[in-house]
Amino acid sequence: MKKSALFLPPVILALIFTVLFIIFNFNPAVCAETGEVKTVFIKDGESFDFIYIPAGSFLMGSDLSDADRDQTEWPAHTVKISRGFWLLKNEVTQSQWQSVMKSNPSYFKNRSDAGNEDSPLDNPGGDTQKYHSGRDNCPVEKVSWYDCEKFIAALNSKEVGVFRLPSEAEWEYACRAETQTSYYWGDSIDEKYFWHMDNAYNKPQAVCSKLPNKWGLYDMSGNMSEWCADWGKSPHDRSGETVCDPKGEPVGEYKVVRDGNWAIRAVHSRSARRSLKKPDDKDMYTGFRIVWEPAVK
Ligand SMILES: [Ca+2]
Repeated sequence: MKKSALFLPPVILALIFTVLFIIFNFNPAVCAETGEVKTVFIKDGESFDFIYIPAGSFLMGSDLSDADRDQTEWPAHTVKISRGFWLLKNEVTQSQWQSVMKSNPSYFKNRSDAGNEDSPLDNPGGDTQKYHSGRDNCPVEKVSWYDCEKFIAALNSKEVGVFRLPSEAEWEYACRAETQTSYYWGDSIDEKYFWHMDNAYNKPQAVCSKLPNKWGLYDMSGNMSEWCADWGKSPHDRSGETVCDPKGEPVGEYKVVRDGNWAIRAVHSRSARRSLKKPDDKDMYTGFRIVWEPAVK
């Protein structure tokens, strides 16, 4: 065989790439396995572990079979997530925030009773050892939606890819991880998976100290409620139609916040649970996590 025959002409390569892109949304920057972890290092700062979430479809919201459903969660409807994405494994920690913003707005900082040093370990092992070691690994709080955008802008200036908040649909899709139960572990409360009012010692707890979901994400239920990118409207902003990559309302007064937190009842940490807050609100109950879009090389 001639050496030249081993190489495909550029036009054929371009055709193959185009077909892959159309059929599989193939993107060399995000070609990864479900649940794969990549660590992003920030110069002179903390590292961030991101989990690969695959493209797919799911039933968003709760249906009439869920006795604890809220009217803002239904009708349940099919949502397609057309592209895989990388989602931060944990709620952004005080340490991660401090390393980027050179400040720490959290109420629960430098407090001898902050963190879960006195709390039982449900996840002894690697991640717990990494995140359980100090109170800086409690999630950052008292950050408004606008504060989160400033943090993201600062990260984006580091030239290690593009960061953003997840859409609400991306958040619930990643939270459920192919489950349709009330929680990502089943339909009943299981203390091994989440921090809520009755087990959190009246304070936020160090991230990753409970068990993760199927895709390796921690605290998608409980600990801190989490800001999403979307504008929402109260009390009801959903149709039952199938949608692709929904982004919420074009404008609004409120931003969507997902999952429960350390200060409210466990039932508020169901996978379908949603609420709204004004984007300049900041409190001890709401944090966030981020999406990373690797630079295309
Ligand atoms: Ca959470």
